[in-house]
Amino acid sequence: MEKSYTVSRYILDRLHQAGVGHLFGVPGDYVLDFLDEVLASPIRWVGTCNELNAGYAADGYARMNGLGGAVVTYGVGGLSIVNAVAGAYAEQVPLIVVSGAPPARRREAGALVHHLVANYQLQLEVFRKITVAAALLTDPETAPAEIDRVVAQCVARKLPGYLELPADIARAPCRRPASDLVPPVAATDPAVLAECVAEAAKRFDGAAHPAALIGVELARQRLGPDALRLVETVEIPFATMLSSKSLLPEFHPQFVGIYQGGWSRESVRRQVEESDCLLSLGVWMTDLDTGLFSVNFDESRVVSAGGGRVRIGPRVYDGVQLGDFVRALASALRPRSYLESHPAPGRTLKPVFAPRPACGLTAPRLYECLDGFLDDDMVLLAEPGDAFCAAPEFMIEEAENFIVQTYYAAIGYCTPAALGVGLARPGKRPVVLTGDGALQMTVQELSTLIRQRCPAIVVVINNDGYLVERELHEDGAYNDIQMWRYSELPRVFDCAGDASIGVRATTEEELAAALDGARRNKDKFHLIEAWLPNRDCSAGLRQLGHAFRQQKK
Ligand SMILES: Cc1ncc(C[n+]2csc(CCOP(=O)(O)OP(=O)(O)O)c2C)c(N)n1
Ligand SMILES: [Mg+2]
Repeated sequence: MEKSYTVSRYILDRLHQAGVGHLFGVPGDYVLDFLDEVLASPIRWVGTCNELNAGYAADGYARMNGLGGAVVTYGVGGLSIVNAVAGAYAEQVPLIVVSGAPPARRREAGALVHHLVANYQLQLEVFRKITVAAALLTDPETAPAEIDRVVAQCVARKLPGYLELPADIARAPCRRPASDLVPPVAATDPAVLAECVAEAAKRFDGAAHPAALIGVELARQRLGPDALRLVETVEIPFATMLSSKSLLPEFHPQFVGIYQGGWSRESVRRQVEESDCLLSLGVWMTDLDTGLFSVNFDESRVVSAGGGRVRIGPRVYDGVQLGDFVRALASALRPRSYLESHPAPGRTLKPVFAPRPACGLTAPRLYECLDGFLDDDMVLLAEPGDAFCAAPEFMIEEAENFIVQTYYAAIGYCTPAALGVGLARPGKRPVVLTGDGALQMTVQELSTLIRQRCPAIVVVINNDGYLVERELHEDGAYNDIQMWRYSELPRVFDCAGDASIGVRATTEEELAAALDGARRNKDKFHLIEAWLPNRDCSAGLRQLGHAFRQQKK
């Protein structure tokens, strides 16, 4: 075995082959040997202010790039990134965490070393519960197979993976990969596929108003182009959900809008719920995607596919992968158009925002202005809070231009995730729409965005605290937070003062000017504080608050 080829190199070669070009994280003594090998590799090291943010950055990176990675030290680092990995597990985002660990000889002796919690199994056990595959690399002989197992599962199943690397194994010699890693592909039973496609096509052909509901699993499996081909073959109206927003283009003539159960616009709700053959593709029926479960379908009219099975009325067909079903159905259906009898009322143009002179900012006007501002080279990240409630109304044309955690819904996700987005796609500009409360969670990563010269635009909705919580329940002092001068944050984080701009917008004119400045100044990071201390909010948040309160009655 070559002395110079090590377990660390093996990990890095596999990550690089799988498309990882950047690793996010924080050093610590147990992981320094590994980090030396990172610096010597083609993968770029991106230090973050803390490990939670490294995890969110890796998640944003993975959503754009197919796989992300983070590096942490044991205990203090490993347990700090857990929330981000749990979010990636819930939302089905593939990222790999490499955690340094105490040397194997200390582990064997059960020594009381720094960063240990109770015992040497604890961290591994935590990660086993929130990853698709986890490995403890104590043996350089078996390490290659273990690393391959974790990376392959992570890529194939689109879920996080975990590698625990004891400090004395990082530099241990190991064999090089013999060949490229080929992740396993979940197989579809061809006979079952043929049967369910025939049944779906029969129902479809007999329907007068077929429609499609485009779900988040299509996004995670990168099946947008296949889904588009299917809906275009038969020209049916289609709706997306908040979690799958923009997977299919929103200026498409067949696009009807975002379906959110009873919270949907009436025209969208009717197209979906009154369809006599609804193709529900990769939909996760989560509370925040379904208007708190206010969906009203006649299940007997739904053909639903996802999670490795197809369901048509009462019949379930197991062992059918979503992509195989979508492609086979597109080939089986006769090209035709259902649009004439059911025209889709899509919007065709972005609104042109004309600021009214000396007019104080309101929430609806903020969102109108932003909607008009976004273009195809920008990726919008919308944070839980009013941003999340306003997001369905934005028109976004390209599949990868919208990121949201509709299911796990952690506040503080978007700012660090923008770092991952910016590094994965230098040609795209991240636009973060975040709340004052959310920003306070992970504000340090503004520093890394500036340090990495990422020209992100962070719009902070300063509405004086946790507005969404105020709407969901009787207000309480727990929803108050310290008022910051948000627009001055770039001055704090940018010592040289040449890479960033901070602005507070209190009027429509100031907002329009701030966004215009950000558009023209393409190379700089911008923070725009949208001043809404009177707690104004979107119609979407009012609706959410109302529904929550009704539900409790
Ligand atoms: C990590 C995390 N902690 C707590 C919550 C609960 N939570 C949801 S929204 C919210 C308040 C958000 O406030 P802000 O970011 O200011 O947005 P606003 O509602 O004011 O628009 C909180 C605390 C959460 N979703 N995630
Ligand atoms: Mg707020």
